[in-house]
Order: sequence, then C-alpha cells, then structure tokens
Amino acid sequence: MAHRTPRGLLAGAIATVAVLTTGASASATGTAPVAVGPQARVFMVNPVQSSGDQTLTDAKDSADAIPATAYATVALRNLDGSGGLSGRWVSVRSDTGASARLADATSYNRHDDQFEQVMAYFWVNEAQEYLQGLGFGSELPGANDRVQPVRINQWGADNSFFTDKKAEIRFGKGGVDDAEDAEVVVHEYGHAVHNAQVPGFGTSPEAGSIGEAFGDYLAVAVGQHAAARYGWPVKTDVACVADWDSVTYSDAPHCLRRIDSDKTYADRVGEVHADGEIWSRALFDIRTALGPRVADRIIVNAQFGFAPDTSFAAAANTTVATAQKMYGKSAADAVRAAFQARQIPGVS
Ligand SMILES: [Ca+2]
Ligand SMILES: [Ca+2]
Ligand SMILES: [Ca+2]
Ligand SMILES: [Zn+2]
Repeated sequence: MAHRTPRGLLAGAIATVAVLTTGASASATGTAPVAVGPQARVFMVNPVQSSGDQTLTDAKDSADAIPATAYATVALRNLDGSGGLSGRWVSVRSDTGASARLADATSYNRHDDQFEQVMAYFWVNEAQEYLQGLGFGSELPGANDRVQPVRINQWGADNSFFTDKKAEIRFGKGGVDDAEDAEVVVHEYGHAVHNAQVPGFGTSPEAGSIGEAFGDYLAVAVGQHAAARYGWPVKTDVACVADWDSVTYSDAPHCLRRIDSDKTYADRVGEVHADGEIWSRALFDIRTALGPRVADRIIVNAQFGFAPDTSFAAAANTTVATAQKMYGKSAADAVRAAFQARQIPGVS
C-alpha cells in the first residue's frame, strides 16, 4: 500500500496551485502557499542539558520549575493524518490523562500529561529519522522502520522499559516523568531497535549489557544530531545520559549513566546497566575516531549480526569485521582499538 506522506500531499498541493495559477491569471504574483504542519513544544533534549542549570528540580511536576526558555517549538513530522500522535514511525497511547490534541500541542507544558505524549512522539520519530538518514531502510536494511507503539502510564517506579512481547515501549512517571527527558525516550527506543534487528536480543548478561550501552549511546547520538539540526544549546557533558531524569537520584552534575567511563572488562559487576558502561565507552571512542556518521553506520549495521546471547568478544569482532567490510582497514583498526582499550579478551 502506498504511503501518502505529508510531503507527498504537500508536493501535490503545490503542483495543483501552480497549474491553477498559470491557467487562472497572468497577474498572479507567484506567492507560494506557506504550509505549516502540526507543531509542538518539546524540551531541547532535556532542560538540564540545554540550560546547564544543575539546580533544576522536579518540584512535583510543576510547570514553574522549568523556564519557558527550556522549550522549543518544532514540527511534528510523519503524522498519519488521524488527528492524534500516530504516524509512520510511532504511535502514542496514554493511560494517564486525555490524549494530546495536535491543535493544542504548542501550548502544553511539563505539568500537562499531554506534554509527555508529544515528547514521546517527537523523539521516537526523530530517532528513526536519524537512522533513516544513516541509510537504514534504504541503502542498508531497516532498523525498526515500522510504527513503534509507545504507552505512557502511571508507574510508581522510576522505570521505563521496552516490553519484548508486545514490542511496546512504556514510559513511567517516577521522579521526573520519564518522557520529559529525550535521552530516556531514545534509550528505550534503542532497545526496540535492537529487538527489531535481532528478535529476542539480550538473553545473556553481556548481550543485556550491550543493549543498555547501545540505548545510552543512541540517546546521546540522536540528541547531538537534533541539537545541531535545530541549533539548540548543549551545556552539559556530551557523555552524560539523562541529565534531567536523573536530578532526583544523582548528585550534580546529574547523569543517569555516562558513555565515557574508564571501566574495563575486569570491572564487570554482573548488572547490565553498570556493565553497559564498558561497552558504551567503546562505542563513544569509535565515534570520536571515525566521526558520528561513519561510526553509527558501522555500529548499527554490525548489530544485525549479533547473536541474541552474544558475548562482548563476539560482538566486538563482528563490529570490527563490519567496519572492515564497509570502510576498510583503517576503520577496522580504529574499531578494534576501541574494544581492546576496554580490555575485552578475544578481540582480534
Ligand atoms: Ca510532566
Ligand atoms: Ca523518571
Ligand atoms: Ca545528555
Ligand atoms: Zn534500558
């Protein structure tokens, strides 16, 4: 079935106008119709990252806790025209409060339940657009290039998660509402990407750690890309994940985790989030060595070849081989060096 994308409809509309103008009047001024699609207010990744203000607090979800300058108005792309937050790459449902109305989306603030719905839509779409921009879904195989179901619900625990069974992402409301931080949104989307690439991925402790690491890495990558794309400030360390969600459970400077830790393989503690910091540091080093675009094309493409219960060594060697195949020896050497610096045994 053909997709009738907003872009396609717009192109059609412009063409129609052009024909009518030409035929209708020689005195037409040629003023093009200005098409403004649905827009919404979102956080520029998160309010701590964009402001650098480490003293911001949740204040029980108060609107006043965050200045208006932390918000940006953005276009909501790839909507399906249903009138809700549903589109080509994401469909948002909420169990808390009424569904967001597109007509009101530029006026929601963080106290409104609808704000998190809008954040979830915008940031999942942004993440898939980023992957599309890397070539996944065209030159390279698609990486979760389908409608991602997202649910916002009232979880007491501060814990968002990706449910394997329904392939649904859920965002909770513990502490800072989870979907108020784009890095939490994209982290969870990272799990969905992994699971789409390799169904059931993450059944061994090391595979689980790789899953957490990739979520953190993708969160940083997509946030950096968006900040550059829209001209948003970045006033915290690039390597800090979830600067805003973590204000309720970390010391300043607030980070849920970092992707530039000095952990090596010997520092494993058997907990996937903690051990993920070993892997994410390697990914961060690959990014530094090869640049974001080349690094991310290699990293995501390699993941198609990971076993669901992969070890660090096997996944590292697959990533080296992918770099070799896509970009040749010098790229492969850089990738190998990044994993060897983490002292992962068996990287060849
Ligand atoms: Ca909120
Ligand atoms: Ca939270
Ligand atoms: Ca951050
Ligand atoms: Zn996770």
